[in-house]
Amino acid sequence: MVLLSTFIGVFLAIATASSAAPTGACPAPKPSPNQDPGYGTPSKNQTGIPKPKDFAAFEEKYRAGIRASLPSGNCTINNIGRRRSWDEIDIATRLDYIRAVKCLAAKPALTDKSLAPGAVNRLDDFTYIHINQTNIIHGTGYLLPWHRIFLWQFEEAMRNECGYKNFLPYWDNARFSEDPLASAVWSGSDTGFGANGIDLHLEAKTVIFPGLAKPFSIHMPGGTGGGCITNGPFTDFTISLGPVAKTFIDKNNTYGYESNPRCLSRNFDPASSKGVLTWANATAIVTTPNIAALRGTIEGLWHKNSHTYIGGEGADPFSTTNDPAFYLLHAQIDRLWGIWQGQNLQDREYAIDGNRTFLGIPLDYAPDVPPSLATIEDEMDMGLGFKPKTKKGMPMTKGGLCYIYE
Ligand SMILES: [Cu+2]
Repeated sequence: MVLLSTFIGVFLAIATASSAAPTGACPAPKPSPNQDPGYGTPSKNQTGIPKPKDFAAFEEKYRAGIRASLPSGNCTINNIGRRRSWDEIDIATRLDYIRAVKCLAAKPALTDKSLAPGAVNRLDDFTYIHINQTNIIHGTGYLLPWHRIFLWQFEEAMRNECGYKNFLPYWDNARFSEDPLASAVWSGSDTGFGANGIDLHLEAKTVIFPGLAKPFSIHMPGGTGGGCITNGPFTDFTISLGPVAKTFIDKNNTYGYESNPRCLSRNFDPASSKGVLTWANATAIVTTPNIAALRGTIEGLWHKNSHTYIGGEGADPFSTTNDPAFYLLHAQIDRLWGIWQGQNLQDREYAIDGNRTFLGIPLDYAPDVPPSLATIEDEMDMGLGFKPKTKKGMPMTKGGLCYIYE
């Protein structure tokens, strides 16, 4: 059995902080916040550890590249989606976001019942395909583009099906690495996602990934919670699919597709954040020299620890999407990837590295999926019949995608 105490990242995490006055933009005229048409203007609501100047410069270079790419198809400077930090968006936007998440939770699932009898609502459609694809979209070349399209689909569902007027926010965890609870994301008020679960005094454990030809396990810390969350707007939330990664392979419900109604649990693990999800490491990510090395910094380090910090439902690599905070966590990953791409768009926009299956281990349920190297021409399965090529999920302003991180 392969036991890795460090989980090779499972999700995308773009970690960037809010925008500070950008300097050092690459080509183009020197941008000042006042001349900038709205991108990167400093928010009045900045809290936490200030963004270092070097990170701000990398971020501005990324933004300059996005601006230079416009107009692109239907994506223009006027309609581009502006994704901002949860800690900086206003209260009305936070409330509207939470309302729209609950709206998706109240709409019936579209996933075929024969595939996932336990899928109840539209959020479960996202969780179903995330579970179904976990061994293909983590520890592979598809991690970043798959989750980029996934987040975009979620954002579109929030806007088109539930009337959310804004764009996907991100969890700017570098600002709060030493004191994550200072972030408004974890506020127990009506305008956050709730805080920790009840402390069950859990022991650390090892959980198993089903579906791989070679057994694979990851370490889960004991954490400081583990039970149901007790405050915030999701205390009454009922989730149904999962869990999947357990201490044993559950033969009766291996992938958690059956109905399993329960509360939303969290298990904060401060050691996964303090000294780890720092500005220094965020800067190391955006300055990683190549895509092969980026897999280690963005997935192995940032992504893995962001999930492990949240713990509970959010730390199950398969059904992690059950925690509504998942989407903010992954927007941060997506943001860090975007800033990395933006340092050398020509070479990095379509850069890919990795196998087609988790760490190149064959899948026991789909032996026809080759573990060989992924390419940008490969199809990805986004659920509900949508199977775009990988390259569709690589630029932010082409092929239907149209957004920028502010
Ligand atoms: Cu994922």
